[in-house]
Amino acid sequence: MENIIVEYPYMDNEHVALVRLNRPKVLNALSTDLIKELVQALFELEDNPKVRSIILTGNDKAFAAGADIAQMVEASPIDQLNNERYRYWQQIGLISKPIIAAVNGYALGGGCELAMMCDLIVAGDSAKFGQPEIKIGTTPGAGGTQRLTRAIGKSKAMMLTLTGEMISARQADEWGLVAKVVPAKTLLQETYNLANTIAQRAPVAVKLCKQSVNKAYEMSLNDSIDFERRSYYLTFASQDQKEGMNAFLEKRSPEYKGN
Ligand code: DAK
Repeated sequence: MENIIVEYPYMDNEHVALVRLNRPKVLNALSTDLIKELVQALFELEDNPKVRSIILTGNDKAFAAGADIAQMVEASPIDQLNNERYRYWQQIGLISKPIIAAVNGYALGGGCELAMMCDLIVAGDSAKFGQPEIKIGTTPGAGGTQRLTRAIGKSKAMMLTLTGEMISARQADEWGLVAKVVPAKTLLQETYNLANTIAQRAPVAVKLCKQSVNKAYEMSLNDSIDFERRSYYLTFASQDQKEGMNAFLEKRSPEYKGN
């Protein structure tokens, strides 16, 4: 792949994979090819039974500065409608394993939207988030107005999307957009620690838990609580639930197999 690097940097731990966006010359602008490769990489990790959690990152300067403006500038609405990039984009939401965005530098426009499509965001203290589309005459188109509003509330989402201005990692933390802020230099290590903790939990329960939290944004409270309860019942069909509870009673560490 040209625009994506898939790594297993934690040699002793194949449960955690790292996907790196790799178009540094253009601040990881999300070209059609990059999105296509990203989706392909994510589905390979989804199908790899060893992998239990995924880190998505960029480089020190940028997570991603948005969709590739050079590819969009002359597009017609029908070009946009037919653009395969958007079909691929949607598929990121089908990944059942947890994806953690590790963000240093810019996460703007589609870059911010991509980070928000991940299950949680860990920000280096150099990170900057924003939806600057308004400054180039358009609006967010991949969930920015919706996910941002759910994450930080209407007034703050309005301020960011209507001004196009960026916020710092600290601000994003205070507003609830990110799970935590860490020193930029230790971003990958800290994110790995988190990804590894999740990878040690029972994989079936992790998938069901991810689905349940996401339902909070998609269903009425009654329906999502019903969904949660059914997910909880379903964990009792797994060997890992028996293992987890027996390990607790026997005062030992559980060994989860993902079944
Ligand atoms: N696209 C293409 N090239 C970009 C880019 C981008 N988004 N961002 C930066 N670059 C390129 C610059 O053109 C420059 O290239 P050269 O001139 O060196 O050839 C290089 O990266 C370095 O950038 P700068 O020279 O500008 O670096 P600075 O440090 O001065 O500024 C910056 C950094 C991040 C503030 C600035 O580059 C900037 O404002 N970038 C644009 C940010 C932006 O407007 N992003 C929103 C794009 S619109 C959808 C899915 C996704 C989307 C929509 C729909 N569907 C699923 C329907 C997403 C839309 C967008 O993201």
